Amino acid sequence: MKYHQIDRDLFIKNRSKFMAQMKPKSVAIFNSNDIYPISADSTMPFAQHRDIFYLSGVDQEESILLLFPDAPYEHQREMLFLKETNDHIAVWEGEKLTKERALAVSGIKTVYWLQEFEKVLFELMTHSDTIYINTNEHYRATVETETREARFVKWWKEKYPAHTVAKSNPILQRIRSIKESEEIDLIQQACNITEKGFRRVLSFVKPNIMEYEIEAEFIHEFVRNRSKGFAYTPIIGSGNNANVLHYIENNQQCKAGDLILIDAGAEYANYSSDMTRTIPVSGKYNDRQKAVYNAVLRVKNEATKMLLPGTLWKQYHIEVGKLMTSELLGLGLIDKADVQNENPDWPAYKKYFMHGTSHHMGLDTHDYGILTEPMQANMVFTVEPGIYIPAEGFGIRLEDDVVIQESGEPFNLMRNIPIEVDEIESLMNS
Ligand SMILES: [Mn+2]
Repeated sequence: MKYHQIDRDLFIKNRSKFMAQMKPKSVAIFNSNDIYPISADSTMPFAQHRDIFYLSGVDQEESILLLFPDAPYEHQREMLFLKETNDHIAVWEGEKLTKERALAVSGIKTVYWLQEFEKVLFELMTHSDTIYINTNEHYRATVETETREARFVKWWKEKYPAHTVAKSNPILQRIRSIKESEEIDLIQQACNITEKGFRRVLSFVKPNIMEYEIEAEFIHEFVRNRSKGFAYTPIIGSGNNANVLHYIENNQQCKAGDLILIDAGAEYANYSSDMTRTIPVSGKYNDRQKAVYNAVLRVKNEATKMLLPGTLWKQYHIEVGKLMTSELLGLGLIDKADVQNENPDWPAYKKYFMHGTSHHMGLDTHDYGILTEPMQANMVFTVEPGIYIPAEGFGIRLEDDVVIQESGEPFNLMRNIPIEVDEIESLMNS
């Protein structure tokens, strides 16, 4: 791990929040992710399942966390099962958590090697009635592979058919969406690394560079600041590529006079940041580009003010739609008739702004959070309006990450990342 060790008090708090929601005589089990194969003996880099990480800080494969708040003995309330290591194994496989390190990282005293899991579980099952299993209920999830968690659930249901099943996911969706101060600090660190990358890019961009050269500048800056890399696949789209919402090829040349839409963020300690900026290849926006840019910026700033405790996600999007409609009228992109005749299910503004404005952000870039429930303090959201105009050869999106406050405007974690036209132009020309 490149990141500094996280204070284990965070994971202790997270577990106690989860356990407070569990039914009497119940056990909850969380599995790590697999290391996914490519072919031959090559694998994808390991990425930990965010739930076991959130609850334990354990950041390695073949790990199981078990919680049993009503266990007959204290040492059975929280347990970890880890891949066995010793000095000899460490020579071949690299450093893995010892039982002592696992305690230091997680605050969990009872640590077994993985091969003891079935035996220990059997005893605990005789004392419990319900098991919480962890299914993926994220609103944007599409999972085609069988995860380690899914394999476990299959095995467990076969083995213990008389137990009642309960769902971990709704509990996690709620507790993970409200961030502890340690988490906000980690997300801030991820945003700060993104800022360094963006400033490096501002002094690097000039006509005729390739989009992937910009990607390379980011990754250089990210890794040298203890990030594993991008929190998500970056979008670096010049000219009309900005109008392909999920453009990730990043293989075209940036032409003088065009804009480049950059949607890129560093991860730090498994926490994401999610930033979008749109900059001019030649270091200067033309009048039309500037007018559209400032319209997007106004929508972003006004939308941000609506992220308050009690706001409903759906209502918020309706209000942002009204702001965007008025900006598009001002830019002459739509007219009054378009608005009067609009389909309420697909309002006129959607022609130029067809995606959502905000999503939860945290351990996952599109983080957990139940969107039908009112917003609460210490939730972290992105704010990312855009205007996409293929007919004019450019698209603009601006995106910051903000924390909802108990009262007043949200706190902008990207407040130091240049966004005003003048500041971007002056940094690109200095
Ligand atoms: Mn985003």
